[in-house]
Amino acid sequence: MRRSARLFPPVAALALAGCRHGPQSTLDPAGPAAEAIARTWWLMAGGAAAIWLLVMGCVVYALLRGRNTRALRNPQRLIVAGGLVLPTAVLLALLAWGTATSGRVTGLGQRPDHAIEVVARQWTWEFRYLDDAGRVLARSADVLYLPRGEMVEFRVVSEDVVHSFWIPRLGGKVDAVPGRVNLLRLRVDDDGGRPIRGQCAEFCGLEHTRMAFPVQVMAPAGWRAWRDAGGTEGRAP
Ligand SMILES: [Cu+2]
Repeated sequence: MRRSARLFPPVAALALAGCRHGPQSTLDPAGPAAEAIARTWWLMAGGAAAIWLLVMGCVVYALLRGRNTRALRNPQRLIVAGGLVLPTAVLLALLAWGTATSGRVTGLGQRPDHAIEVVARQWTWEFRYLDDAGRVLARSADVLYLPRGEMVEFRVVSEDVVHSFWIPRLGGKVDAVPGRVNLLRLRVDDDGGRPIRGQCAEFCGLEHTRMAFPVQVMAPAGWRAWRDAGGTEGRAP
């Protein structure tokens, strides 16, 4: 075996391990929306690998079969099965799975326990913690405080250009578009004691890279007390 081939398995394992854990890893989900995304990712990666193996198996079979054997008796059967039936079945199954998953990813249809307004501007995030009437109880800048186990509705807006609000360990991203309020519902269930970090996922100017923020997960009672007291770090930007 060549040296590079011998090195491949440990390097691949290391690379995958790096994906698995990290403050911005979609493969280390900490809530139901991110879990649905990760499950879909693994399903698609597994499916793609299975189809690749199937095709490679056909290639190897064709090469070993050589020229001397007779041609396929019904070549159109292979084309109909492999070129029409299989892709149609796989794409229909993926469509059904994706449709069923999208409700979990956006959280729409689920009752939120709290609401946080997310204001994006070059190059900072402001989080406004609202009461049921929509009044601001607390603010934080570039740090997001979340109660564990409770569904939070994020109302995402922008004050200048298009940004994108993304916390990979909690769920999908949603754009912050000037003049619009986009909704996303996320919950932190189990962060595994590892840090969670959010990031602007839309290039929004020269200091776009600065638009990252840690997520502090708190016990619900402590979080509520913190919010109702106006937030200890509630500096307005
Ligand atoms: Cu941005």
